[in-house]
Order: sequence, then C-alpha cells, then structure tokens
Amino acid sequence: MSVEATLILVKPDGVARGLTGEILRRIEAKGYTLADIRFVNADRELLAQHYAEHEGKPFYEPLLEFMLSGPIVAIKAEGERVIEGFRSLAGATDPTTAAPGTIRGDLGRDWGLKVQQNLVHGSDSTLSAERELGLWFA
Ligand code: DAT
Ligand code: MG
Repeated sequence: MSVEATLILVKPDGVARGLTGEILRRIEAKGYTLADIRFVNADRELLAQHYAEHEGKPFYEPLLEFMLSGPIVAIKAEGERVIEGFRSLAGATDPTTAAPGTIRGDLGRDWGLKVQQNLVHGSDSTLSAERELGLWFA
C-alpha cells in the first residue's frame, strides 16, 4: 500500500468554463478522496514558487499571467498512487494531443488558445506533492 496525497488545481480556464464539478466528479469516480479544497485568487509570489522549475522558459510569463487571470480551485486529494493516477486522469500537457478519456483530452480546447490553458495541474512526484501542498494549503 502506498497511500499518497497530491495537489490538484482547477486552473482559471476550468473554473471560468464551469468545469470544476466535472473535474471533481472524475477524481471521486476514480476512487480518490477529497481531503481538502479551497478557492484561491493566487498572487504572483505563490505562483512563482509553484512554478519555480519553469522560471526562464519561454512560456513562464504567459503561464503566470494566465494563472493570475482568475480564481483557481485547489484540491488535496488522497489515495493509493494518487500522484501518478491523477496525472493519468489529466492526460498529456497539450490538450490537442492529450488522449480522449482524459480531462485535457475530453475537455481541453485548442481554438487558438495556448497550451497553458489545459484545465488542471497535478503534482508529478511525492517531493513536489509535499512542496506544493505546503504552498497552497499553508
Ligand atoms: P504539466 O502541467 O503537464 O505537468 P509542465 O509541468 O511541463 O506540464 O508545465 C507546466 C505548465 O506550463 C503546463 O501545464 C502548461 C505550461 N506549458 C508547459 N509547456 C508549455 C509549452 N511548450 N508552451 C506553453 N505552455 C506550456
Ligand atoms: Mg508539471
């Protein structure tokens, strides 16, 4: 058994499009537990810490601008191998190529929008999960 906790974010596009419920439904339907949830208007400082690994990349500034553009729903989800499991539910980073059946593949749009508007974030390792949960659920 390896019960883990992960940080999931419904990004501003997901909240604005009214997809929070659908995303929560998929998390719960998979059998994961919602351990904590909050509505956050993130500031630059929080986002800079959250996306520290991407600082300096060409998409970093647009990514931060996008994440500042509206409210975010932050979720602490728990379950057996939930870190890997949610990444699998979310699908590939680019919604255009994300597999059908995934959140990004089914619900992500690409009509001139940017890759960063891909609905959700999920921690990618136990180390990042711990770090990110500390930032969003301080
Ligand atoms: P993921 O969210 O799948 O873990 P990531 O950690 O590599 O992807 O990147 C973080 C976010 O940055 C991602 O959700 C969307 C944005 N992003 C990544 N690569 C990008 C690119 N090539 N162009 C535009 N945005 C990008
Ligand atoms: Mg990532």
